[in-house]
Amino acid sequence: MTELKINADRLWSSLMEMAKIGATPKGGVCRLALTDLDKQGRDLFVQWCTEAGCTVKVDAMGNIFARRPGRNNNLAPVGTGSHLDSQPTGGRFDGVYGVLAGLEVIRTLNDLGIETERPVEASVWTNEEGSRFAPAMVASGVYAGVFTLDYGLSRADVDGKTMGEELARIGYAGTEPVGGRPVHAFFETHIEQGPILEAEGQTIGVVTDAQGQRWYELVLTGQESHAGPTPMPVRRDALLGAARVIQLVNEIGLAHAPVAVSTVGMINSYPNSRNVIPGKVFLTVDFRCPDNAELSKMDEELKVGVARIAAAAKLEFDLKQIFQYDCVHFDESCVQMVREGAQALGYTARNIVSGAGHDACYMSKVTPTAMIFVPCIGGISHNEIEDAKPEWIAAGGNVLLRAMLAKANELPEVFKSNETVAVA
Ligand code: HGY
Ligand code: MN
Ligand code: MN
Repeated sequence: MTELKINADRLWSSLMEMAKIGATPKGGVCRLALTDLDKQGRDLFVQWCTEAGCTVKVDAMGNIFARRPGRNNNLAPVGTGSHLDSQPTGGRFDGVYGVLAGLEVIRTLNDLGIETERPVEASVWTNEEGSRFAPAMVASGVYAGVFTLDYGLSRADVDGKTMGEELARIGYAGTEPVGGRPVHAFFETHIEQGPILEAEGQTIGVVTDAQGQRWYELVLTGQESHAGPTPMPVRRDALLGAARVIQLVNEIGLAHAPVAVSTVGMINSYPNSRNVIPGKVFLTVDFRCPDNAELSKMDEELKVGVARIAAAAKLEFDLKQIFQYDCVHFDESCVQMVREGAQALGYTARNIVSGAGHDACYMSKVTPTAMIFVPCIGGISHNEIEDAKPEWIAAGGNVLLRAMLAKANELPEVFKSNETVAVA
């Protein structure tokens, strides 16, 4: 049988082609969700899928589904995909790899003339990063029924532009319903975005779980006043309070080591003038842990700590949790397919828990789902220097091809008795 492998050069050159859209001087990309650059990336993906003979549909959250027909198109498809939106200082592989690996599977099935029982779908999920619009993975969250469509479309960026307005502006406010249709299985291929696989010399990460997350927004309010005449004891300095909260967040992460992590990623100080005592500060908190109970303890420690710090600095505070999902355990049969594919292809592999969130985390709520990780250089991601070796990129694509083919040829039990029934 012709070797069941993707065309590694074609996948790599497609990645490099897509990386030209929003390319940044340090070799990364800035393709924020629903910007004109995101549109350009989406348009290129749609063009490539159309050229590969797919029918392309877009749902009301802008999620794109490129479908390659199977022998029986009444059967639920096997899906794969990830995201094209990036961080402001993003890399060429985060998300894009999973999108284009899915396209490469379709292109390879075409090359090999393979007809699958079920349709195969390559997908793009809107605003996975949660950078321009918070929270992350909001469109796959709507698809999985975690968020309402209204909630998703009303997410606004710092300029007050909503996802609904921006989807319409770039021409990706689709007409398809978001979710609510059967999917037989879903796989997402992604770089690890951490150091483990490379450090251990492993080619494939068999992703068994993903850690849970909690995102918060905090506003500390004190009083602007003159940096000169205002005596220290009477100041209500919001940025001083923020500095102590940043220290608290770090201490909470360390206190639940080695599994937990904590980050303050965004801070805005108002009025941000060098000789005015800051009267208001906005900051974000990102907690993650592969143990739900630990995450709850971290939540409690944050609330108690912020109240203590605000009182001591004579500040008001408004602490809101804006995003939360529990640890995800991926489908064991799909995970086993990833493991067996790596084995059959002779790749080194190890089980791994995803430190990052992915659309697969939400897809796992509606269909058997698994992820395939490959290393990235130095474990660096969400950084313009993000990089990966072509052989790693190829390996993940080959494991994906096998897993998807196996799932796409799984027939419903009833079919095995040669009865033909229309199956959604
Ligand atoms: O935050 C994350 O884990 C992902 O990059 N959205
Ligand atoms: Mn990603
Ligand atoms: Mn990311």
